[in-house]
Amino acid sequence: MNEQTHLVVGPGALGRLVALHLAGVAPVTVAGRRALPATQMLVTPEGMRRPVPLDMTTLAELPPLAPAYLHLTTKAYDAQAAYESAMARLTGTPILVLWQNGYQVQPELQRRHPGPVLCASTTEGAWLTGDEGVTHAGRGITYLGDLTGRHTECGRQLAATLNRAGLAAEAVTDIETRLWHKLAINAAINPLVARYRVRNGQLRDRPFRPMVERVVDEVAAVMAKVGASPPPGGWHAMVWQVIEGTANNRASMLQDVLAGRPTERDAILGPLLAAAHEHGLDTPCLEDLDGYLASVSVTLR
Ligand code: KPL
Repeated sequence: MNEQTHLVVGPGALGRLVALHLAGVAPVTVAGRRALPATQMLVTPEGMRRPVPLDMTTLAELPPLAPAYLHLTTKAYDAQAAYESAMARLTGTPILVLWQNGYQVQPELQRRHPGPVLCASTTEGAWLTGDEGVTHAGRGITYLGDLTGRHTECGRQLAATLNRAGLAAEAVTDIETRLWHKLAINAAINPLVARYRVRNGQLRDRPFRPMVERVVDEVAAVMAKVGASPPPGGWHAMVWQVIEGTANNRASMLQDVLAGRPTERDAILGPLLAAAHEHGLDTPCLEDLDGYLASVSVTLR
């Protein structure tokens, strides 16, 4: 196994952002469902355009590689299938890195993968400029950690590599809490903006503001039951801070609904509703939003 090689499966905005940065410091192969141009344009947050050659392939044509890292950067609903396709072709057992939103894929693949599993929670902002490249819209930070607490060194090494590659990263020992925090943010913002087709910042106004407050109350009650410790300023403050900071964004779930793509409903609302049922909690707003997303969900490929 080459200690330095990375296979990135899922060349969406985040996958390409990660791959184009890693390519500056290590050999990288990118695999997706369909072939993409071998030179990708990275537009930096400062507006610089940087063409980067990448080893682009498809999952069907993936050669028998033995990468040190397998980064799964697909949407949550595609992660299991992408994992199976990639692992069927690899010859070794890589360190699996899960970049998905929510908290559904992570525990499942943690149980399944025979090697170390790292979870990544990122605030990097990126969007695709078509098949040819990606725009790095805003710099963020990526937290890396493993759910078992056994692979802290793997997290530290990958964080060091990402920092060298130009993406700020930090190895942490509380990744589960951080994944729950991100899930709380996504649960409070994404279904509402998708349903009412508004930008994140519009949630500050009537009639949406009280809706956000009620959703966060329900999310906070579930979080207390699953033992996820609240962020320093509390759940409400954390959500309003992200709404403020991303006011102009069209959230990913709104983009998915507008494009007729599947949403991350199962990964984001699924774990909350499952925990609410398990603990006998009443969560009418979350149920209602889940019902809406079920009604617009399209059949998975
Ligand atoms: O993560 C996001 C998303 O769009 O999925 C937020 C934080 C809501 C920013 O838009």
